[in-house]
Amino acid sequence: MATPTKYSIWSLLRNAGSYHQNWQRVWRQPTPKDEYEVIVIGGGGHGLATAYYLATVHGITNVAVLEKGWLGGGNTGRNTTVVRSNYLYDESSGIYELSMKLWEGLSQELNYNVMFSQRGVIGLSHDRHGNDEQSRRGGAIHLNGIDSEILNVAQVRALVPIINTSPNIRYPLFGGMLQRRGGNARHDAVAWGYARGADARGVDILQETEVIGLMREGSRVVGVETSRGAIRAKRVGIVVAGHSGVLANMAGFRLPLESYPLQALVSEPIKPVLHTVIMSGKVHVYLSQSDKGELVIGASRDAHNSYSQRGSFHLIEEQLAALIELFPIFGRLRMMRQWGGIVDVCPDASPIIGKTPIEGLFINCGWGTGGFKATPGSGWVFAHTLATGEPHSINAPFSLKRFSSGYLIDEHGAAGVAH
Ligand code: FAD
Ligand code: PYC
Repeated sequence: MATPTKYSIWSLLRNAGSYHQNWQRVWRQPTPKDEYEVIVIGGGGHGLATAYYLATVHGITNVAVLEKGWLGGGNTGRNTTVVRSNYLYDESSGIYELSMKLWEGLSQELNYNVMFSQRGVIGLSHDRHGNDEQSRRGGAIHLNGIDSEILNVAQVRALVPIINTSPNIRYPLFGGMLQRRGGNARHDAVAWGYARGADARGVDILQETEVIGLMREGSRVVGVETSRGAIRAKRVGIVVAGHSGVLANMAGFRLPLESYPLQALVSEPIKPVLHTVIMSGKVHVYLSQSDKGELVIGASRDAHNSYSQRGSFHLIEEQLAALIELFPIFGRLRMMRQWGGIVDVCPDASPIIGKTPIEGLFINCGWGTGGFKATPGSGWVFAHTLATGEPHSINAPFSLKRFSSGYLIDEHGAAGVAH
């Protein structure tokens, strides 16, 4: 192990004693301008990534990100950080694999450690039917050039020695589907890294600035009303996850999605025992172990619509029962914290990224329980859409129009545990 240097001990003491007073701001706190070329509503990962790629890929820096609370205070800072690109349909492979490729270079791109850890994601199967379904899915994923391996029980056990392989449990283990390039990332670092990169290129990040109305002239959006006054813009992008329906309502149209609470919880920290992400849609639980040693655990969303950032108790009870069945070793582990976020779910469990019925107004929403993994790719294609006024070929299939054309992209199976 490396010995701490004199410099790092001194630096640690100096910073600990300074109460952060002399720390440099990571992004500015600018005063809002009267007008921007582009306004992005929502300072989660997707909104910040959009602003970053507008500046870096399209050279558009006269941009403001408006966030009603603090950066990453929505689902970006509340999710369980599972990253993978093993979706069924070609359209989904396009967007999720673009994201995966961006994840693979993101810390270098942002010069900010987003702690992307490709520790592998295993979706378990518990019967012959589940295994057959995974084999077909794995084949389709392969055809799109994305890694996917079908595992038998012995192969799962080799990767996860603590898993219960007894044939006498309610849903005995049958096998699994592994994406080795999947894993986890540090969620709030993603927001901070994109924010710092965008700010450095001139983007104004305006926290505590709530959008309360949209300004229109005829059929065109010309700006937004905010809690800090009106701000004009040539183009506006809505990226507010669980509040997408609220913003669409302000603009005068309806979205085919519903908002639900989705919760997660973490255990007390323990020594490293779990080196991959495990998901089971059958017994309904998923988990990973964070770098701090806590188990990060989740399961289904609530069945009712709500804007409350909490989840129902019975779901906690059910997911912990499933956890103990799969991992009896965790039977005496204490749970430390629980929280919820509001997820925006479309009928086909795929996002909407593109134009709205209002000219100059674009929307990126409907990521439901699975949008963290898509943060870089979603930002990249939405920046293209805002910069050019037209969708990129990767997000063109995810238009609002698919709900009238019938060209749905049903990814409920890939959304898995949480949907
Ligand atoms: P957010 O981070 O929610 O950002 C939207 C922002 O808009 C918020 O900060 C909000 O304050 C702001 N806003 C809202 N209204 C206004 C307004 N009027 N004016 C200004 N700002 C406004 N996905 C995965 O891929 N893997 C996972 O493991 C995973 N686990 C999850 C676990 C939980 C418990 C939850 C809740 C979600 C999970 N997700 C997961 C889903 C993922 O978190 C989301 O899809 C993703 O973070 C959405 O990012 P975003 O930037 O669009 O939204
Ligand atoms: O989309 O992989 C996912 C996921 C895991 C937990 C919540 N969503």
